[in-house]
Amino acid sequence: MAIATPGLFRRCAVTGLEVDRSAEKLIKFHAVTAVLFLAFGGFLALCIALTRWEAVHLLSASRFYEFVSAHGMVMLIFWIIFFEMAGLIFGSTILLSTKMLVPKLGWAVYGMMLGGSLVATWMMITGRAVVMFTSYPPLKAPALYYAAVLVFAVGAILGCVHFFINIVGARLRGDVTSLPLFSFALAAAAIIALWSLISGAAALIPAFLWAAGLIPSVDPGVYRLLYWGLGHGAQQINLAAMVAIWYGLASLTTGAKPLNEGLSRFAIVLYIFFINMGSIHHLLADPGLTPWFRNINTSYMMYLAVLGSLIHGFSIPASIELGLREQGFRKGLFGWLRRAPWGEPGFAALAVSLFLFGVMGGISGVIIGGPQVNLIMHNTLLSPSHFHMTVVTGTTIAFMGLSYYLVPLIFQRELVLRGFARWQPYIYGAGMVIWAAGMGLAGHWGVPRRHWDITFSSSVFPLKSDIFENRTIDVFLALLGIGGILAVIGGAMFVAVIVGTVFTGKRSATPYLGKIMADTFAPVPVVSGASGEDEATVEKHKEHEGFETPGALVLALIYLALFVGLYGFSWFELSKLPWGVH
Ligand code: HEM
Ligand SMILES: [Cu+2]
Repeated sequence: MAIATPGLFRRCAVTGLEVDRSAEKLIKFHAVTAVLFLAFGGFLALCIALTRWEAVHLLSASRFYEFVSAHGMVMLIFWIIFFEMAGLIFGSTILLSTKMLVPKLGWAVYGMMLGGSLVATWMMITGRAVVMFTSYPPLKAPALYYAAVLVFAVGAILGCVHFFINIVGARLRGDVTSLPLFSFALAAAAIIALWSLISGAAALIPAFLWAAGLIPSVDPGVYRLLYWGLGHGAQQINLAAMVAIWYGLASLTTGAKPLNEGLSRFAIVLYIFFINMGSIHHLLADPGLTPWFRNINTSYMMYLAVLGSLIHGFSIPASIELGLREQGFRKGLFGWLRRAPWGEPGFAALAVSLFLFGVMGGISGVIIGGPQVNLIMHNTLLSPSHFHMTVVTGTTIAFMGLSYYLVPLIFQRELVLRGFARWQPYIYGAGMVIWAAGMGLAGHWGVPRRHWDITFSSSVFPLKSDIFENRTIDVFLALLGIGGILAVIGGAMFVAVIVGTVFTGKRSATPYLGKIMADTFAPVPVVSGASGEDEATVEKHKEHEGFETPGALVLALIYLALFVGLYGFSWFELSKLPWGVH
C-alpha cells in the first residue's frame, strides 16, 4: 500500500493494517450509535415482554403499542443498520488497507441516518406515529414520520454507494486484487441492500404523499408487496453480514480457513439471486396475490437461498474442525469440539449464533415460510419467536462477538469486563431460547402477536373469548417473561462491556485480544484457480488422505435428520386441523 500519508493514516500495531483515520472516526460514531440504540431497544423489549407476560401486564394498552412499534424499528432497523454501516466502512477501507475516498459523503450518510432515526423513534415513543414498524396503510402516521424514515433510508443507500466507490477505487489503484471473503460477503450484502432500500423507498414515498394529503390513497396490497422488498431484504443483508462475521470469527479464534473458498463464495452469490423471492413469505395470507405466485416463490425459489445457508452451515464447522485438528486436537470424532476455545468471547458468540440460527431460526423459518403450514401460524406469536432466533440469536450475537475485537482495535483501548464478555453470549442466548420457547409454544396454541391483552379483560365491548383460557398458555407466557429478563441481562452485559471500553478502557496501541490466531491477519493470498486457493494450498490438499472433517459431517447429518423430523411433524400437525381450509 503506497498511499500512506502520515497524519491521515496510522498502522495498526496488532494487525499491520493501514488505518485511514477518517474511516476510523466514522466507524466509531456508527458503532457507538448502534450500541446506544441496542440499549434503548433492550429497555423497550423488557417492558413489552413484561406486558405479554399476562400475570405482570406492565404497560397500558397505548404504551404497549408505542413501545412495540419503537422496539421493532430501533432494533431491526437502527441498531442493525448502524452496525452494518460501520462494517461496510471497515470492509471497504481498513480491511483492505486502503483509503476512504469521500469522507464527506460518509458524514452526510451518518447525519441523515442519525437525524431520520431520532425523529422516527421520538414520534413512535411519544404516540405520534403508532403504526408498528411495518406502517401498513390504512394505518396513517404524520407525513414527518415517513419523511424521517425516508431520510434514513436514502442515507443508507448512499452508504452502500460509498462502499462501492471505495472498493472500485481500491481495485483501480491496484490496492487489492481479489476481495477477501469478508469483504466479498459484505459486497453481496451491499448489493442486496441497494435493492431492498430502493424497494422500501418505493413503498414509503407514496405513503408519505398520502399522509401529506397530496394523493388520495395508497393501495395497501401494493404497499405490502413493496414494503417486504425492504423488510425481508433487510434480513438477507443481515444474513450475508452475519455469515461474513462467522467466517471471520472462525478464523480469528480457531485458525479456520474456508474448506473450499470458491464454494463459500458461490453460496453467497446464491443469496443475491434467490433470497428476494422469500419476501413473499410475509404475504402468504395475503388475498391480493395468486396461489401460484405465492407457491413458486416460497416453496421453490426460496430453497436455493436456503441451500446457500446450508453450505455455510456445513462449511464453517468443517473449517473449524480442520483448523483445530491442525493444531493437534485430533482425538476421536469430536475431540476438536471439546478442545475448542469455548471461553473466548468471539468463539462463544460464533457457536451460539451458528447453532441457534441454524437449529431454531433456520428450521422454523423453512417450516413456517411455506404456504401450507403457514396457515396455522400466521400472525401468531410463533412468528416473532422464529425471527428473534434469526435476527437476535443469529445476527445480533454475531455482531456482538465481532465487537469484542473491533472495538478494542478501533478505539485502541483494552477491553473492560472480559469476564462479562466471556459469559454474555451464553446468557443472552439461553435467555432468548427460553423466551422463544415460551413465545413459540403460546403461538402454537394460537396466541396472536402484537396483542396487548389476550384475555380481553378490559375490553370496552363484552368481547368474551375463552380460547386462551387454557392454563398451559399462562405457563408459556411466563417463560416468555422470565426468558426475556435473562436475555435483557445478557444484552446489558454487552452494552456494559462496550460502553465501558469506549469511555474508560485503558489506552493501548496493542490491546489484548484474547487467544486469537496470529496468522489471521496475514496478507490475503494471491488467488490462483477457481477455488481461490494459492498453489501451495492446492498442493497440500493433494496430499490429504480420507475424509478430513468427519465430526462436522456427523453434526451436519444430525442437523438434517432434525430438519426432516420437524418438517414432517409440522405437516402432521397440519393434518390434524379441526377446521377446514377452503
Ligand atoms: C432482550 C432481547 C429481546 C426481547 C426480550 C424481545 C422481546 C420482544 C417482544 C416481547 C416482542 C413483541 C411480540 C408481540 O407482542 O408481537 C418483540 C417484537 C419484535 N422484536 Fe424483539 N426482543 C428482543 C430483542 C430484539 C432484537 C435484538 C431485535 C432485532 C434485531 C428485535 C426485533 C423485534 C421486532 C422486529 C419485533 C416485531 C415488532 C412488531 O410486531 O411490530 N427484538 N420483541
Ligand atoms: Cu422474510
